[in-house]
Amino acid sequence: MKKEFHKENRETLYNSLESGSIAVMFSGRAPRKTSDEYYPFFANRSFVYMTGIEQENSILMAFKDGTTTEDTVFLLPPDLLKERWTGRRLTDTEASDISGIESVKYIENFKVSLDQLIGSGLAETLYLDFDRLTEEEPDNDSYQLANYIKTRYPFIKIKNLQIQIRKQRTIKKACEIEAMRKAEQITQAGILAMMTASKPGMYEYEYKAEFDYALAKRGVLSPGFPSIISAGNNNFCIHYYSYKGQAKDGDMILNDVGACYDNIINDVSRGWPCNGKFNDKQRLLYECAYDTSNYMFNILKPGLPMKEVDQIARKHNFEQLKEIGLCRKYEEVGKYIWHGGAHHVGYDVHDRVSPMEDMITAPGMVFCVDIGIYCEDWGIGFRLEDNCLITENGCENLSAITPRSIEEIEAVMGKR
Ligand SMILES: [Mn+2]
Repeated sequence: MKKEFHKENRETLYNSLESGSIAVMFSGRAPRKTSDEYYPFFANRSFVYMTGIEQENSILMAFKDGTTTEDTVFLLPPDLLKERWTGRRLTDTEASDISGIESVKYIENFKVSLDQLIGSGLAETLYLDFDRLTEEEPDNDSYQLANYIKTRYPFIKIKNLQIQIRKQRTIKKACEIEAMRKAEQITQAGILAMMTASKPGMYEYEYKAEFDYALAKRGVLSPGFPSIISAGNNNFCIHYYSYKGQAKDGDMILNDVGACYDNIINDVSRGWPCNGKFNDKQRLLYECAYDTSNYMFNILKPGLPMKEVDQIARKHNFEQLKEIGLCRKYEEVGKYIWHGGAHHVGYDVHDRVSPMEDMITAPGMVFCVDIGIYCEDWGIGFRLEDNCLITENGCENLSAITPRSIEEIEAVMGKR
């Protein structure tokens, strides 16, 4: 993304703050894995959304006085010895070029700058990005700073930036949608590689290797999230990460994968028979999911309550399953439909967006339409998951470039 994107994101954020507010966001730190080994660093997504900076231990601090806001980014200082081991650190100029933030300081000055700002008497509120998922999670930098402020400056009000950040991330800008389209092309290449390599006897890890190789050849060294790739009965584990199973003749392959391009992630699922030809029962079930998915892409448009989207899909899918004689009553549908799937995608695969309860679909939203059918009695489970962009008048299926229909899948696999 260009620095203008991040600048615009920050301006919107600062506009939401009242005068006398300080906002602080952190890129985070890599957790330790074992011994002296750390997990690869992965910068906080909202921090990247606001700054474009993906370096460990970076801090954004903004202070709003009246209608003007001044911001500074704090970075790790140059350290030739450490950089020899772990790579070059960003220079001031590089950080400014990426983020559009002119004021760059070193991390050791952060607390001093914050103390000075509060000492000036102009600051009343500190905004932090509190995004803890569970109570058990240890305090990250935001919670630690909140504790420091509460002890040292009890008169400073502490507020949460989450709601505003989520609101902003809900609506994608043109450059995000462009990046999403690129990610879709790379994902398509990965899925096509798996489809064309597919044959009975192939191991799940071989499918995964095909996918990873196709992505790596296109500069995507790790997917947007851990790939789900399974065969046969392993398809009945929704989040399956073992990759050790083997496809038997007549098995369906399930994938739930997504590339990441310029920090934008997509999320696409396809199911296909490993031997390239749908049998009668696979065809019957696949047509139900395919029809439901197409129905959703026909009706999705701005102005719909988001909480109803999953329900509409579930009901339509039920009607299909009823038609083929699998279900009689709607109450029975849970036997075959195990999940909804209208989650938003973007900087995260389960994107941090406004609460679904009161969300109304609007242009610029991108969310998954995920139709899964799991029939254990027949040994067939798969999902058809696409990425829906809400447009001014309707919607667009961004992942339609990856074969979806039985005809398209069989045609691709017929060329093996
Ligand atoms: Mn998915």
